[in-house]
Amino acid sequence: MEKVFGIPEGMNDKKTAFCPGCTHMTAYRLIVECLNELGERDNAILCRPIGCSLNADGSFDIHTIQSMHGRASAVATGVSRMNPTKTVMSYQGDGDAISIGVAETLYAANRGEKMTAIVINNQIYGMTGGQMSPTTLIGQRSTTGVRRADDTGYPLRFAEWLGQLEAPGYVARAALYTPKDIMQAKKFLLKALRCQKELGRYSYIEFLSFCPTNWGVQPKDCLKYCQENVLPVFPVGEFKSCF
Ligand SMILES: Cc1ncc(C[n+]2csc(CCOP(=O)(O)OP(=O)(O)O)c2C)c(N)n1
Ligand code: SF4
Ligand SMILES: [Mg+2]
Repeated sequence: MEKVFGIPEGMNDKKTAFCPGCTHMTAYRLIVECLNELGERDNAILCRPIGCSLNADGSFDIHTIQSMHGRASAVATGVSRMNPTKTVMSYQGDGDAISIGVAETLYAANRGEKMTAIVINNQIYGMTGGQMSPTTLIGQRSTTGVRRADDTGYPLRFAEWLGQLEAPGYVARAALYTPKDIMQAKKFLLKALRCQKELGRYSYIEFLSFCPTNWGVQPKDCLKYCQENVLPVFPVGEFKSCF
């Protein structure tokens, strides 16, 4: 019998520490699949800070380097400059990339570092228990309060912002929601990685992700919740493309 679906080369079925319904692992799978297709998995380095991304440890086979919270784009800058032939990625949460590390993420983009920033936007500080992040929605509950525009401002549309800069070659947002969304996310990620590798440019890709645990939404209800609340604020699409 022909096998049509399975665990991609470079991943295993080891149990991870992710909560049920979390979509971080979907992002990892897409990264592994894209690197496999590009023949770059052995030549890739993934820079990760602190966040729920670490729950995938041991389940994928890519070289990684650990940074402090917020500093993954800065570490990726150094790794990329010292290893210009490598495929260098950062894998950051929204809190990491757009709050504590916003300067590092923004200036790596503005300098046009040869790297791909992959940002998991789940609208919350997941790992530390659901504090408000820069992408928390208006009216959304967090453990540090309910988001109100006149108090904590509006959710930051960082992809749209980076899309205005001169240096980046590719900027996009995709959703890790339905199979159709995930296929689009993979298409965008392939372009982001090719833009970096083939043209030596900076790429930024944001993945809209579920955090049922901290949203207080059952995994089975997350899709409807996101279609009604997240996608109107964070539209998917390409904001800049060198292809
Ligand atoms: C310098 C520093 N500040 C704060 C923390 C605590 N901290 C660890 S993970 C985290 C939040 C991560 O949220 P996000 O980046 O959105 O990733 P997620 O867990 O949601 O995927 C925080 C505040 C830390 N470890 N180091
Ligand atoms: S806290 Fe949220 S982001 Fe972290 S593993 Fe659980 S569902 Fe995923
Ligand atoms: Mg987050």
